Formats: sequence, C-alpha cells, structure tokens
Amino acid sequence: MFHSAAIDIGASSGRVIRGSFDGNQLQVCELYRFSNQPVTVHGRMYWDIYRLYAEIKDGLRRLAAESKSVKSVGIDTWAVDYGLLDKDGLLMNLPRHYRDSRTLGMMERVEERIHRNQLFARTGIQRMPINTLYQLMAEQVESPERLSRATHLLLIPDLLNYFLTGQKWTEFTNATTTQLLCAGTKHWDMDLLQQLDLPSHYLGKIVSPGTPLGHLSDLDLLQDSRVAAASVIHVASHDTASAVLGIPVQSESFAYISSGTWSLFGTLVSEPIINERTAEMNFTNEGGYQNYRLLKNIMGLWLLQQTELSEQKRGNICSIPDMLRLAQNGEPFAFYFDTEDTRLLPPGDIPSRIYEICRENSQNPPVDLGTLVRGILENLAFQYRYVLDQLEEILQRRIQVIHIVGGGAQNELLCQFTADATGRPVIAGPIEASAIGNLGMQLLAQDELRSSSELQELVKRSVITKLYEPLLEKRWEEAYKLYLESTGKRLSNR
Ligand code: LFR
Repeated sequence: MFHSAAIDIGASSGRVIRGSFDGNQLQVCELYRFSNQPVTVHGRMYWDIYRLYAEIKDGLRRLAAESKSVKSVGIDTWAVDYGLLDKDGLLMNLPRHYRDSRTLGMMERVEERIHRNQLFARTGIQRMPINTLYQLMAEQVESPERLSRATHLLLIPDLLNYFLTGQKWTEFTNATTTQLLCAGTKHWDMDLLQQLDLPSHYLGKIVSPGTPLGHLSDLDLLQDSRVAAASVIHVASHDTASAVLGIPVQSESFAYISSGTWSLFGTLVSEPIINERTAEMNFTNEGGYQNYRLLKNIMGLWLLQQTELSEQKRGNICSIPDMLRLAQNGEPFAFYFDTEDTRLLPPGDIPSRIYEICRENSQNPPVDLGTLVRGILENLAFQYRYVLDQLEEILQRRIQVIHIVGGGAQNELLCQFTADATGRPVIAGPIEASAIGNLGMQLLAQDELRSSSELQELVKRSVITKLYEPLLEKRWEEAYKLYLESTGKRLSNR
C-alpha cells in the first residue's frame, strides 16, 4: 500500500487527506479539517498563514499517529495570493486576501500603460481585479519599499512548501494565475513588469507539477520518523488544476464546474486559446498538467456563504443546509440578477446588495429567505448556461455533459438546476476532487502511475458520482431569456 497526504486548502476551509493506493484503487480518507478565516486589521484583509501552517502540522501528526508510513506530501490551495520573503528568508507580512479593497482602480492603472487586449494576448489570462498583477500594482502604491526589499515572492502553496522544506520554487499551474507569465514562453513576462515599473527580482524558478521539492526540514515534523521520510512534491498546486485532474471524465466533449467558494466553469484545451472572442468574453487560459484550463470564474457558493453570515449577524441562526431546505419551497424564478456584479465580490451583506441590484432593475426583491436562496441558485445556474453557450461558441462544438466536482457537488438543488438550465446531464462528484488530483500527481511523480490517462482510469475506478438528468422544461428556457434580458447579457451568434 502506498500512503500519501494531500493538503488541500480552499478559501473557507482546509483538509489533510490520506490517500492509499493498492495498485488498483485509490482510497481517500479525510483525517483533519480546519477552517480558514481571513483576519481584518485596520480594514486590511490578511490570510492567517501561520495558523494554516500549524494546522497542516497537526494534520500530518495525525497521519503519523495512524502508524502508516507516509511516502509523500503535496499542497494545493487557492490561487493569486502570495507572501514576500526578505533576505533572511523571513515572511515580511501576512499575505493579503485577494478580496482586499487595495486592488480597486488597479486594473485601470495597468491599462493606462498596456491595452487590455495586449495584456490578454501576452498572458492569456482573464481580466479580474484579484490577479497577482493588480495586487502587485497595489503593493507598489502602498509600500514600494517592501517590494524592493523582498527577495522572493511565493504563491500560497509555494510559501507553505517553503515552510515545510526550505525550498523556494514556483509551481507552474498556479503561476499562470498571476497574469505575469508569458503564455508563449511559460516564463515570467519581464517586459510586462518593466513596462509597469514593477520590480521583478523576487520572481523565482518555475517548475512543472510533479517536480519533487525534497524532504521535510521542519524540526517538529522531523521528530516523527513516520512522516520525516516523506518527500514533498510540487503537485498541480492551484486547487482548481488539481480538481480538474480529479474529474472522472466519461465523454470527450465535457465541461466542468469546480464548485466551491468560486464556481470555475470550463473545459480542457491543449494550448491557450487567445483570440478576439476569448478576449471579449473574458475567458482565461490557466495552466494544467500537460494541458490548459479554458475557463471562467463564476461567483459561486460565496454568495451563500456570505448570506449565511449576514443572516447570523441579523440573529437568525441558520446554516447553509437549513437555507437549502428553505430554498426547496422558495418561489421559483422570483428575481433575476447578475451573479457577476462586481459589488458582490467583497465580503459583507450580500443579501442587501442583491436587493439593491433587483431594485435598480425594477424588480421586487425576494420576500423570504427561501426565495432569496433559491434565486441565488437559479441565477448561478443561468450564469453557468451563459458561460456554456459562450464556450460552445468558442469551441464550435456541443458540450455533451457537465461534471460538477468539489464541495458544491453535494448541493443537490444546484446540481439539478444546472442540469435544467443547461439542458445537459450533470455528473456530480467527487467532492474531494482537488485532493484526488493532488494525490494523483504524487503517484505520477513517484512512478506509481505512468501517464495522465492511467490517472484518469484510476479516478474513474475509485470515485462515486451521481447523475442529474435535465428536466428539459420550457419554463427554464423562458426564464433564461429573462436572465439575459435583466442582466443585459448578449449572445453573439444567436
Ligand atoms: C478556487 C480558486 C480559483 C481562483 C480563486 C482565487 O479556489 O483557486 O480558481 O480564481 O480561487 O484564488
């Protein structure tokens, strides 16, 4: 039996998962789960990276306590955020959260120097305020001195890998999300940084997923011989890239939704698709393992997570499962709003912002929580349909099936709405796709598997999925038209 550990941290929680491979099946077991709460100080949002590291160590100790010897460890997390190290190898500041307001106006500032189409042509990456590029512009405004003193910029998984091993490398899949890589060369776009007067001396070596980092150097962990011998591997360290490796692909023409705090809707392509249409539709080409992920970020379960918090602040103790139960009896198609409205990006009172958007469009806001939650799910499903239509236009072919992986695969209402809004069958699961992709990459790196197609077969053999057939009801088609109308979205060739 080959035991390895996947450390998979998303924007709201992290997990340490044991993978056990017997040569035929991969079994996964969640050993430890912890919350990931940003900390706000003087209006600035930070990730509590030291606590996350302490949680990782606790998780690895639990793994060791099982008396199984662990061959390898891999880390995947959310993208775009980073920490800066100084000349002594010390972290200069807690990493800022991508939802921090410091990036306001930064896209415009960049575009004063480089036209947005040119930026896309060079990087293949979507225009989103959270990208590392805009965060660096903000950092340069806030503290140019910090940037000039920094010796290394490490993305979150690379930073945690550095804490574990002392190595300071940058893994490719996550590096693409910075919008600082040249799509053609797969290296840092130094000219781009220079054009923006951003220093680049802190950008380091880029390595492919599957590259070993070496052994643990953390003294606490070295005390336990069952983990001390584990090699640390650069997996596809962007959680979405790992999730895509964990899809049990059944049809050649599929789309996926990696569903968590965000819904990442897309497909796989062999090379970045950089043309006028993808630029105009603001698709992104993020790096994968031997391929690219052509996708779009959709606001996702963030809307429910923030609604839950807002309800709790109003004294209504109500969990997401409670809200989903209420949604079943909510009024269907009661209101339409653009899930991608940028006002929904920062944390806060999401329900009030949705009401405001409804009023702006002369619609009555939902009258009860069940209708609000149902409306959030319906409008997310309409946005999925919209992105599906765009994707089919880009690819010039029909997508046959949609895979939903990640925590959102448990959300039965959203899975059914996705099938109904798109008219496509939805295959839901696995929930732990990122961890499976993470473990799969470790097996590839250690020659337990020989190719990505072997990994695919293993995933299919090892996971359980649930099928949602579309109802093919006319009312969903009609409601989708109303969604397009209310949100001012248009489809070009239809
Ligand atoms: C999902 C994800 C998305 C990325 C967003 C911010 O967890 O990694 O792919 O766009 O978080 O990092």
